[in-house]
Amino acid sequence: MKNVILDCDIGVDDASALIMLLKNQQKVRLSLVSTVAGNSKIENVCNNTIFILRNFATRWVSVAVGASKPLYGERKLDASDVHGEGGLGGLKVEKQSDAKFTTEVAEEKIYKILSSSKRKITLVAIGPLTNIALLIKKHPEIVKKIAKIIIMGGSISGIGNITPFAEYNFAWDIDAAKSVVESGLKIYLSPIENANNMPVCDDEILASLKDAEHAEILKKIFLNLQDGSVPFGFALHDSCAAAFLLKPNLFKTLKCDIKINNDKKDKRYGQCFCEINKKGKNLVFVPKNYQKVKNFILKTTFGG
Ligand SMILES: [Ca+2]
Repeated sequence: MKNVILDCDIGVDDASALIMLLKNQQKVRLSLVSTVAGNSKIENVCNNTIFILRNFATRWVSVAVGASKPLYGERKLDASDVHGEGGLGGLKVEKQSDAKFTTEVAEEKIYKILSSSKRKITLVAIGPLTNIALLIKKHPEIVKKIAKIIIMGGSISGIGNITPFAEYNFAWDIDAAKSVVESGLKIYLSPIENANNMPVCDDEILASLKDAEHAEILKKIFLNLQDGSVPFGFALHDSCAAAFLLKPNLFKTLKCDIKINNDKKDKRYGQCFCEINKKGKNLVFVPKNYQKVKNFILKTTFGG
């Protein structure tokens, strides 16, 4: 049983990742879902998280409210053109008025869980890294209780989806990304290329939905999406991080050094890329076979 904390900014592909973990609660002990603004504002992210848990969790998971803006400055980036006004595609999620959250802010709740756990815990971070950066800044000694951190962000080649160079999650809070990458944590990176190379289209989702208990909800979230960074279909970036957690054998891992450009004057500001290097301190993972990973994501997210 893997002990896991999921940090997310739900978000369509975050919803897929969370559903994938919730459908594997016999394999993954999800201790907490912490929220961070990113794909949508923090109020929507929290609302969406509670909604997904209410519909898909067989065992309740605590939810902590995290950062509403980057470490420095205000929230500038918004992804409602890709993820919909509320963050879950075409689904209008009613306000979860009786939603319960933990009393601590995300980084303190994560700290509490890590420090009281006898076993090391894996973090899966699929939004901007603001909460994780705050955790490390306030409690640097806690790094030793983290088995590894699986991150969706950056790229192998230096391409972006919010600028030609910058990937959305890292660009949203580049200072947080830099501090996490340089923290000494064991990082497993899922780069933008993973999902870009296997976009899912509506026909594939519909074919996978046949027996799904929550087909109507899933159709509203996942159909008719277009993110502009792939020629057709939709890139489920965060689902790749969940797939790696659940089935690491589907991927190969390469040692690398992660390079981050936080020079505001540079046109490549926000760029994060992997320098593949046998002596590299971090790891980037890519599918051994893209179709197999895509099939696993489709089956786990949409299958009955
Ligand atoms: Ca996300």
